[in-house]
This record gives sequence, C-alpha cells and structure tokens, in this order.
Amino acid sequence: MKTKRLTMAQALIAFLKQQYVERDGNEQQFFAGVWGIFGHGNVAGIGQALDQERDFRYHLTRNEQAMVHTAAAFAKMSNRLRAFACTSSIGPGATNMITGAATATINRLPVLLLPGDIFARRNVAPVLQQLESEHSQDLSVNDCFKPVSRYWDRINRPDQLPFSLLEAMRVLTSPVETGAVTLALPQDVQAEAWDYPAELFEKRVWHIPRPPAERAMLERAAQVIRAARRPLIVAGGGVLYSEASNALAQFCQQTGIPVGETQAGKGSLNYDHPQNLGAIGVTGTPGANIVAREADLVIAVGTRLSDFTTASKTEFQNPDVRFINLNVAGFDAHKHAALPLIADARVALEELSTALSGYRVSDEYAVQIARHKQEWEAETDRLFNLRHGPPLSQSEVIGAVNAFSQPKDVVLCAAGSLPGDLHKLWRTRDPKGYHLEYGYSCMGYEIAGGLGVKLADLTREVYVMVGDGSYLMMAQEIVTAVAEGCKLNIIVLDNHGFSSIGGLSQAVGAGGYGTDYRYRHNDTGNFDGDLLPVDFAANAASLGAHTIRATTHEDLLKALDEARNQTRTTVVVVEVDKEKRVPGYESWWDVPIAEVSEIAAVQRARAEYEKAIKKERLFL
Ligand SMILES: Cc1ncc(C[n+]2csc(CCOP(=O)(O)OP(=O)(O)O)c2C)c(N)n1
Ligand SMILES: [Mg+2]
Repeated sequence: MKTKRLTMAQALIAFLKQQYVERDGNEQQFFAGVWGIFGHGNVAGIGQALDQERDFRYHLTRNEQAMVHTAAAFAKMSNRLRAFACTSSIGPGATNMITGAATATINRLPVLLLPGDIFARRNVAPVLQQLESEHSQDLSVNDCFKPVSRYWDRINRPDQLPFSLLEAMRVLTSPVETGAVTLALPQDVQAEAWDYPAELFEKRVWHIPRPPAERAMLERAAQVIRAARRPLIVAGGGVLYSEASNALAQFCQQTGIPVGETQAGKGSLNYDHPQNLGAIGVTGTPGANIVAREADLVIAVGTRLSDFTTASKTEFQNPDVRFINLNVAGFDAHKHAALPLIADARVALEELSTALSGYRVSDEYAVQIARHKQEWEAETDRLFNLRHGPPLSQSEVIGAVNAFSQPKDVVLCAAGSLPGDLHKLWRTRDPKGYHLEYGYSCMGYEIAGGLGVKLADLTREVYVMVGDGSYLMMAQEIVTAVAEGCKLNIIVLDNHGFSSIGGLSQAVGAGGYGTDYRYRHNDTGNFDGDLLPVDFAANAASLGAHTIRATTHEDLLKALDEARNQTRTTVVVVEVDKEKRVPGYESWWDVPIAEVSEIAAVQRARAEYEKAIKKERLFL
C-alpha cells in the first residue's frame, strides 16, 4: 500500500482540499477554506499544516462564535453545496463555537468544526484551560458540542482520522442529516505522524441526491390535493436548498394553490408571483394567515413547522385540516401526522405537477387570493411611506433599503424586531435575496453572517440590517470584512434598546422592564435614567468602516447611494422610533404569562392568554 507520512493535522487539511460535491451534474469543491483563531491548542498542529498548505485558504476571524456564523451563512447562501471548516484552540476558543454550532445545526447548515482538545497523552494534565473532572479523564469542554452537532468525534490517535473524516463528509453533504460536524483534535495528536494511505488524499466526489417520492405516496398525495377545496402551500428553506423555486412557481401557476413563506423559505417565489401570499405565521401577512386558518389541506414543503410558522399550533383552525409534508427528511415529513412525501422538493413538485394535470382551485378561492395580495401591497406601501419622525419608523427604513437595493442584492438579519418586519414587508425578487437566520434567532449573527454571504457571491451587494442590541453583541467582524476586502452595507437601526423584547415585555405585563439602554438612575436604582450616549458611527469608524449618519428619509436615501459607491464596508447609522412598530396580523405566539401576580396588567394579559391558548391544536 502506498502511504504518506503526515501529521494528523497535515492529513486532515490534505483530505479537506480533495473533497468535492456534485448535484445535477455540477461539480464543485466543497470546502472554500478554513476560518480560525490560533492558540496553543491548534497553532503547532492545524496552524502548521495550513502554513504548509497555503492553497487551502485561511481566514482570520475576531471571534470564534462569529466565524461559525460566517461559515453557516456561506453554506446557506451556497444552498449547502459549499462549506467552511473552522479551527480553534482548546478551551474558550473551542467553547466560543458552541453557540455557532447550535445555530448551524438548528438551521440544518453544514459547518465543520475543529476545536483543539486536551492532550490525549494525559501525563502533563491538567493542561492550561483544561476542565478537570474527578469522575472521568475521558471528558473535556468539547463534550459540550455533542448535542449541537450532527456528528461528533474525538481523534485520540492519528490512525483514527480517516474513518472519522468519511463519516464527517457523509453527514455534511447529506441534505437530511447536515448541520455542525465536530471533530475534536487533542493538541498532541494533531502533531503526531502516521503513514496515511495515499488513497485518502485522492479526489473524492460526494453526490448530493435528489430522491424521488415513492410512487404510491405521490399518487395518494395527488388524490388528496384533488379532493381539497382550500389547499395552501407552506414554503420553507428546503425549497431554496433544493433550488425548487421554478418548480414551485410552475406548480402554483398551474394549480392556483397559494403559498405562505416561512422565514427560511422567503424568496421561494418572487413577491409579485400571483400565488404568493407572503410571510406566514406569527410574523405573517393577513392574507396568508386567514387562508391558513381556513385551509383544509396544508402542503408543507421543506419546512420544520416551527412555532413561528404554526403560530404555536394555532395557525390552522379548520377542524378537517390535513397535512402533506414534502420533505427530504423523514423526521419533518411525519410532523403533524402528515401524509409523508419523503423526497427532494424539486423532483416531487415536478412530479406532482404532472399528476395534477387539469386540476385547479375554484374561481372563488382564486379571487380571494388575488384580493389578499392586493390589500397586502397597499398595506406595505403604507408602512414604507409613513414619513414618521425623525426618528424614522423602522418600516420606512426597510422600505428605503428595499427600494434602493437591486433585485439580486441580499438583505440579511437574525434577531430583534427586524426579522418580523422584514418577513412581512421585504419584497423579495430573487430566491437568494432574503437571508434570515431565524432558527436560532441568534443576536450577533448579522455582521458575521453578512461576511459569509458576500464570500459566497461577490457579485451581490449585501445589506446587513442590524439592531443596536445585536450590533453591540458582535460588531467586531467589521474588522474582518475590512481585512478581507469584503464590502458589506451595514444599516444599524438604533432604537436605544430592545424594541422586540421591550414590546413583548409590555404584552406580558412586565412594562418593558430592563429592555432600554439607559443609565442606572440614582433615585430609582433602575435603568430609567437618560439614554446612553453610544456613538455607533464612531464605533464602526474605529473598526475601519466608512460610516454615515442618517436622520431623515432624505439622509437615508443619500447614505444608501453613498454606500453603494464605496468599495469599503460601509455602516449607515439611523435612529428609529422604538414605539412605532409594524403591527401583527391575524396571528399569535405562545409566550406563557405569569399565572399569579398583584399587577393588573399581568392579570389582564393572563386572562387573554388563557383564552388564546385554547386554540392550540394537537394534530395527532
Ligand atoms: C444571543 C441572544 N441573546 C438574547 C436574545 C433575546 N433577544 C431577542 S431580540 C433581543 C433584543 C435585540 O435588540 P436589538 O438588536 O436592538 O433589536 P430591536 O429589538 O431593538 O429591534 C433579545 C435580547 C437573542 N435572540 N439572542
Ligand atoms: Mg434595538
């Protein structure tokens, strides 16, 4: 057998370079490179290997959590056909990645995490940053990755590596199983050599399958659809990952069946497609939510049916409602006791189109859909043109960015009040034009994620819309964007605290307590003093960005224009009115209210809650 004597870390990098994926005959390299921060737990192993293998590009992040977000956003933008690896030192560098790992896994996005780990050799324990345990020596902080990884392993000997690498690739490239994959790499083992079989380093192409639905199930699904009077499609992220937008558009055009889009699925259809009712669920449009309430059949395509989509299981109120779940994962396909169509979205939608030839929804239903759409466009225009303030309303800022951006540009967001407003209002004109991380809704994803999106497609302008809270949590990747020459347009919406959780706090009777960014007041002892003088523009400028302050609508339009003409990452800071919110429409979210309290507002909220929760359904 031909072998190559390499350290474990050298072998790992040499292997990653040779991994390719292929779907629909298109082949491409799977790993675009590796993100990392070196410490003693990886510098002599992975760090040395990367120095030796300069054609496997190394990117230096400023925070390990951020780099996992960057990697996940890159994979999402690439429809999971490309990914990054992430290397960290041991201890805090490793555990910083856990939030990123959870974000990736919950959103079903492939990232390969390579945390350094404590010595396998043990004789020098406890080493710096080691979590000691009295009951086991087979334990380190990296065990914390287990629940947030779809595959987890620790490489305790260099000869274990090949078998773990093949498992890692199987999971990363599987549309069903993908998520974070963690290979914990003990510091000493990274530097140990072994005679690796040369075969391990040959080019390997992983086929990404498009499994068709079982014929019998497809026929049953077609029968059920033909019998339905008010069918509705819920389009999730799976539509986009499968590149099924055209198939869905054609299916809807042919059948007249309307669509509600989840956060991950927004963009499945262009906003002006006649059957697109827009956002569905807690942050949905009135049309999508009214149609959902009355639907007798829900065809859920590529969605996890999270509580934001199902309005905490109150979204679908027709007593006879049934579900067909078209999903590549059996787990999701069986939710809500659905008829499971386990298949690739694109393939199955094309097959269903054929099976439903001649079928079309009633004229009455079609008229209702058209009316909802028209009314929603008028409501969006109203919210885009409020001319409130200054401070401006958030909806006007969204309207300005939406109108200014080009169809193929990407808007990106993750947490706060922006995701709901964007879900409702953003007029998406390209399947990849709307990028919301709303599986984990992780504050701090925004700027780091924007970098991943930009790296995935340098031809598009990326508009990162970020609240002041999220910005303060993780703005340091501006430095990384500047270093990489990777231009982002970052719009900071400063409302001096948490509009989202502040509003929620008011709704649960807690009066917005603890959700404003203010000085602690000497008299009251609470944070109800003056507003804090945080200067976001000065902060962004200090990190190397071009910065612009905007106060009025006209300022904002000028700022967007100036930003577009910049080659450097540009941060536009605009103050918005926290209390001028976009309303909710025909929906509800289960946030349990205190069962007992002396406060009248809490008692009132509880009474409303007890009524609302009765609408939750079981779907067994
Ligand atoms: C890491 C993390 N911590 C806490 C939360 C809970 N949370 C959701 S939104 C929010 C406030 C966000 O503030 P900001 O970014 O200013 O947006 P705004 O609500 O003002 O629109 C918080 C604390 C979260 N989603 N993620
Ligand atoms: Mg805020």
